[in-house]
Amino acid sequence: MFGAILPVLLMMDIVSCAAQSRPSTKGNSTVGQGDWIWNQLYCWEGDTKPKQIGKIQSMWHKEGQTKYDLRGEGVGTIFKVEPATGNIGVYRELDREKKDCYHLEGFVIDKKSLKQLGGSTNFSIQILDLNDNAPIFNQDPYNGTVPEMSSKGTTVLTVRAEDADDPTVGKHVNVTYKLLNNEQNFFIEQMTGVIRIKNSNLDREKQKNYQLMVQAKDMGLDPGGMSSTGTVYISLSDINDNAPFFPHRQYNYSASEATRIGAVIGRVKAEDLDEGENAKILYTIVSRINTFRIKTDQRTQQGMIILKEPLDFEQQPRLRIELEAENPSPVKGTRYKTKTVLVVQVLDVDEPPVFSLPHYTLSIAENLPIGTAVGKVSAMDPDRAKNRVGYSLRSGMDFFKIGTDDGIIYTRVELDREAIAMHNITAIASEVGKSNSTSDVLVVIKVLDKNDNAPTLAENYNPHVCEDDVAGTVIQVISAIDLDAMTPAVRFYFSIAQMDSNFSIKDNGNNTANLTVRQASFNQNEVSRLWVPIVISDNGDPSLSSNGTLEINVCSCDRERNPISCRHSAPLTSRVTVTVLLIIFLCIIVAIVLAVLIIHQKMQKKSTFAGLVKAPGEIREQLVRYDEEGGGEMDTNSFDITVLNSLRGKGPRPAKAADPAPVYAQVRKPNNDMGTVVRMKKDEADGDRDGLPYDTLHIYGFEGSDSVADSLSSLDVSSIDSDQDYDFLNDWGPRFQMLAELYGSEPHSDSLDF
Ligand SMILES: *[C@@H]1O[C@H](CO)[C@@H](O)[C@H](O)[C@H]1NC(C)=O
Ligand SMILES: *[C@@H]1O[C@H](CO)[C@@H](O)[C@H](O)[C@H]1NC(C)=O
Ligand SMILES: *[C@@H]1O[C@H](CO)[C@@H](O)[C@H](O)[C@H]1NC(C)=O
Ligand SMILES: *[C@@H]1O[C@H](CO)[C@@H](O)[C@H](O)[C@H]1NC(C)=O
Ligand SMILES: [Ca+2]
Ligand SMILES: [Ca+2]
Repeated sequence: MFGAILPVLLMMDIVSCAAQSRPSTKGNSTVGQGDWIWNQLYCWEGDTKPKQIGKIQSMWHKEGQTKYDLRGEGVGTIFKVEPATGNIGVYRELDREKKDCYHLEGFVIDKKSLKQLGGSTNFSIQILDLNDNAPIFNQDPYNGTVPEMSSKGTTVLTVRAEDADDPTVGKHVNVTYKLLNNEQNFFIEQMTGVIRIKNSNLDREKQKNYQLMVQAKDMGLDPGGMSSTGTVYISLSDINDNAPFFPHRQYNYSASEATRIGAVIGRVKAEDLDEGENAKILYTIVSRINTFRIKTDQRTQQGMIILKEPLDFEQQPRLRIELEAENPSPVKGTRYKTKTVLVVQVLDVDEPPVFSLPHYTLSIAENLPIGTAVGKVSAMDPDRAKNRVGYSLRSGMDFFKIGTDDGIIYTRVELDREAIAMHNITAIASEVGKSNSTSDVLVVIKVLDKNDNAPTLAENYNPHVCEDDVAGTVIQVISAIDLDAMTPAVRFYFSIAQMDSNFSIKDNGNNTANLTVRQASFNQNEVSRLWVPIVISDNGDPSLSSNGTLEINVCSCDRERNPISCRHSAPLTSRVTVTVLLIIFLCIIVAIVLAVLIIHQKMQKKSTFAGLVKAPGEIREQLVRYDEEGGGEMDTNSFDITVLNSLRGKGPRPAKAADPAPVYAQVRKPNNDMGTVVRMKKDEADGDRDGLPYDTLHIYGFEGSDSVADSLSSLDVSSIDSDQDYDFLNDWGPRFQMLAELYGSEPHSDSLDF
């Protein structure tokens, strides 16, 4: 019974699972463990039918009284034992790739007591491999890249498939590879899975991507076995194997001559079948024309033709340029350049006239007669039409005019260098009949100097001579100025225009001169001041000269020649002061005379109130002198109303207490109604029969300027009773009503009775 199985066991060499079990079982197909005997147990995977695989036997087994039983993995489902015989059967399909070894325990049970008899035994069941797994690719799909034009045999990539079967059994995992397509360009090494190039002329520009089907099969080179397939994508990478080329022999562009420098007038594109870096293009202008430059647009690889110098239709209406394109990284080591031609048609635009110079500098001497030609500007129409050009001025028209046709600039006034030495004017040239086609130019006109100014003393010298100055003493260094251009060549000469002067003049040679004492011994009590006439002349052509006078005070001096006393040391500084003093003096005299006159009048009037006449000593006067009158009618502050009161003695005088008190009239400042105040004061004065008339005399040196009326000053009037006619005051309106009443010859004019 055992013998039939043994050879199979040995042949199959099933030790792996057994090796993992007890060492005592090693190397023996039929093993015993104490009182047990069993042979190596194995079973094939993938068996679907129940099958007896072996038997266990124990010394403790007694026919009919005991039974075998199992414990362990899969007992009862996969593995079962016949209780009477110890035969072990497999009842389920097994998969070695899931579990290749089962460990079980067998024992014997007494049927009656159901107790285990003796020891148990451990044994294992080995699952034997069937080639039931195909090799599986590690990756699917595979992606590979290889440069185009690679040589035959170049490795693209390696594929690899794994087989799950038992590598120790037969060729279950011996994988071989092959390409399934009828592939012309690639091949695969069947044992290693390395994919290599078969066709060395692979061109990316023709076909870039390839797809291969690859098969992996086990059982080595034997026929049969299990297989699977995978996909391999291969793409070719670019090498620079194509030179750029221009699709056209000639490119035509047009550009206006007004095109700005730096503007792109067109684009040109050389094609390159390569891609990326290998398709980059460098453009060069071959022609020796400097009008354009070309630059590669890095995004599109187009050549941008950029204007470098202004276009001129009149000079060059058509430009022909040869252009080259190349790859900056050369093709297979040799530079390959391709050429094309650009033709640029320049379009005419109507340009304004162009002056012959960017600006003009002209010069003309001063003092020349009106209408002298200064110079000429000229401009031309640059267009083919060559329109006539007319000239005009935009600035400087006060001084110059320009010939409309010839551009000659003439003076309009006699120029004075000392007033304006340089005129910057703008001349305009315009095409006749076209107001919008103009251009302008700066014309600088320098006015050249003529000697038309005589030198004068540089300052108002105030020299003095000392009484004890000896002959030769320098009393003043004088210099001169001249409004004409002061060039280094200008010289001034000084001389004294008097034959027997007490002084002499010495030229210092640097446009200054020393005034020195020639004849000493001065005495300020005899002569307190001396005048020295000086003549100053320049070296112009013709020479001009002027006369000046130096006023020299005679002084007594200290040792350093500082004046101690001079008779004329404090001269009146201005004539105005003298005049003012004179006026004031006159005014005072007039005032006194007037005062005397008024007092006289009053005394005459008082004589009618004989008993009331007071001693002349009681008549007090207020004499107020003003250098300046107030603001005329505008100014009520300085206006003493009592003067008016004294002039208006009309109406009944109400009796008043015998108190002659207020010696001085009160000066009230009327705040609102002048008439009211005047009337009040009048009544007050009228009522005071005891009171003496008190006068205030105002003397005005200067009358206010606000009045439109002539002077109302009483100073101009010799007497209050003057028969002068003041009726015109009535015509001046209500503001002057009061004055009109006071002075006019109206019905009230009889009020002027004293
Ligand atoms: C391989 O290439 C295919 C298509 O070309 C792509 O879909 C896939 O993602 C790539 N796989 C890898 C690993 O690059
Ligand atoms: C006139 O123009 C000249 C040259 O451009 C310049 O130097 C000068 O300052 C200008 N004078 C005036 C007054 O604008
Ligand atoms: C003029 O006077 C100065 C001093 O005031 C003196 O230095 C100079 O030598 C004098 N020049 C002549 C020519 O005498
Ligand atoms: C010169 O000075 C004297 C006094 O010293 C004087 O009398 C005389 O008039 C002066 N001469 C002149 C020309 O001023
Ligand atoms: Ca290429
Ligand atoms: Ca290329």
